[in-house]
Amino acid sequence: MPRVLACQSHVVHGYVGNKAATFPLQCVGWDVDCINSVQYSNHTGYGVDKVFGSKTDADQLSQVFDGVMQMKDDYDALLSGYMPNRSTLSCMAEFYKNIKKQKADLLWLLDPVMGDEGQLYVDEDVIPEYQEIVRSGLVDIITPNQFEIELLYGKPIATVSDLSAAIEELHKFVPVIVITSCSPSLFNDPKHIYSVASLRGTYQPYVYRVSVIESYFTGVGDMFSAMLLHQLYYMFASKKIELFHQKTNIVLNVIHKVLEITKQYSANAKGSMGDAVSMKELELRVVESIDCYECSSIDKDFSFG
Ligand code: PXL
Repeated sequence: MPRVLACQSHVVHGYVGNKAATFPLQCVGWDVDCINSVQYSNHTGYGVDKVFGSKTDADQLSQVFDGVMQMKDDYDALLSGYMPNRSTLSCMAEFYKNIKKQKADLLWLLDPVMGDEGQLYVDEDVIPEYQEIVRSGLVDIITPNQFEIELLYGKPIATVSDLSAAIEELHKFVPVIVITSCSPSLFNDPKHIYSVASLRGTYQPYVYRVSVIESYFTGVGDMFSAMLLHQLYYMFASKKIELFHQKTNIVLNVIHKVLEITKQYSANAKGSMGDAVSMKELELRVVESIDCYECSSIDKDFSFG
C-alpha cells in the first residue's frame, strides 16, 4: 500500500485541505499521514468573522515533523497545500526537501496555494518562498491556477503564448505542471474552465475544457491535487508516461462527477463568498462521492483542440 505525507489545512466542518484529500486517497488505497498547517472550524469563504481556530506556528510544526521523522516512515509521496505564511511554508519545505533528498524517486506534489483571480489569500511573503522552493529542483508536480503560476513565474500572463513561456521556464525545475484553471479572459470563453497540463520533454501542453457549473465550490483544487498525485504515482511507477494526457483527463472526470453529486445535494444553493449558509450547503460531498474516486477510464473527454 503506498504511503503519503500530506501537509495542508484541517477544517473541523467541511472539506478543504487534508479533509478534501484524505478520504479520496484512502478510497483508492493510500495510507495518508496528515500534518495540519491550520486548524479552523471551517474554510475561510464562510466570512472573516465566521472562522475560528488557529494556524500551526513554525515551532509547533517543526516539533510535529521531528516526531514524524523519528518514526522513519518510508513515504512514497509528499503532498503540500495551503500554508498560511512564510515561516510555516519554509518549515514544511525544509522537512520535505530532506525527505526527498533521501529518496529521489518519491513524488512531491506541491500546490502553491496563494490566491485566485488577482487576490491573495495567504501572507504576501510566501511568494518569494514558493519561487525558491519551486526552483530547488526537488518538486515533481505543481498545480497552480493562473494567478499562482504568474506569481511563480514573476510576470503577468495575458496570452496563451505567455502561458507557454511560463511553462517552459518552470519546466527547467519541475517535470509536471498542471494549471488547474486559467483566467476566463485567456481563452475568451466564460462558459468553460480551461486547464493546461504539461509533462517536461513532451511535445506541447495539453489543454482541457470543462463546462462551468454555476456555483461556488471550495476545496476542489485540494481534491484535484490529491487525485492527480494518485494517478501520476501509478503512471510513473509503471513507466508509462505516454498515459499522461489520459491520466489528467481521468482526474478531471473524477472531479466533475464529485461536483455534479455535490450540486445535486444542494440544488438551490447559490454559493456566494462570505455567506456562511450557502457555503455550508456547497461543501463538497466527499463521502457521498465514494464511488467516484476509483476511476480508470474516461466518461467525458475534456480535451480541447
Ligand atoms: O481549498 C483551499 C483552502 C484551504 N485551506 C483553507 C481555506 C481554503 C479555501 O477557502 O479556507 C483554510
